[in-house]
Amino acid sequence: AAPAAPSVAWPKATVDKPVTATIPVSGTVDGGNARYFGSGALGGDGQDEGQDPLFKLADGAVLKNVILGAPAADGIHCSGSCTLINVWWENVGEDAATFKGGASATYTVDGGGAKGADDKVFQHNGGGTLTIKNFQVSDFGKLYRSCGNCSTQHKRAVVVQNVVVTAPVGSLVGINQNFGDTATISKVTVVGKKSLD
Ligand code: ADA
Ligand code: CA
Ligand code: CA
Ligand code: CA
Repeated sequence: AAPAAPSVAWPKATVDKPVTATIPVSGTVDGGNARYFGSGALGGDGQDEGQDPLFKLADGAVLKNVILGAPAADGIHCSGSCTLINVWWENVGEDAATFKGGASATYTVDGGGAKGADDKVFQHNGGGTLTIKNFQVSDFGKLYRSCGNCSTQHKRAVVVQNVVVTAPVGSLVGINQNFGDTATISKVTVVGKKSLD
């Protein structure tokens, strides 16, 4: 038999918290595995563009131990560099997180997981480098997309490292080679399917 995939159990939510207005995050915030879900103006769970996020991280912010339940609207936005540690999306909204910093921004997604993304999980609209590591994803269209039509275009980089992808699966990354994007991929385990699209 194939060795078990190195995935971590999803956390059990400690408390449910409706979010009716985007929560600003700066510095380091530990959510203690609370489950946040959109309500009121943030109650969208469809693919409408232009929805607001549940969390908006300032440059340098760190958000950890958070569960995003449904509906999740536009997930998390990072205005600059940011770190997401053990963040879990139970049912991705329009997308899970959007990275909007400048050319030298660095963003890290370390641990956590995502399920139920109609299309994209991580959306890279600004510049810089996104590292996605020690992550698990299932039932999704694309783990990462470098924006193809943003009003300001950038050369972007993505690093995917130690990720477990479980069927039903879509594709791993979409980049714009015409803008000089790069993708560096290592240690991807695919469960329940012979290959990725
Ligand atoms: C789509 C859309 C982009 C951008 C992106 C997002 O890919 O074409 O312009 O809006 O979604 O940030 O969700
Ligand atoms: Ca979108
Ligand atoms: Ca989407
Ligand atoms: Ca979006």
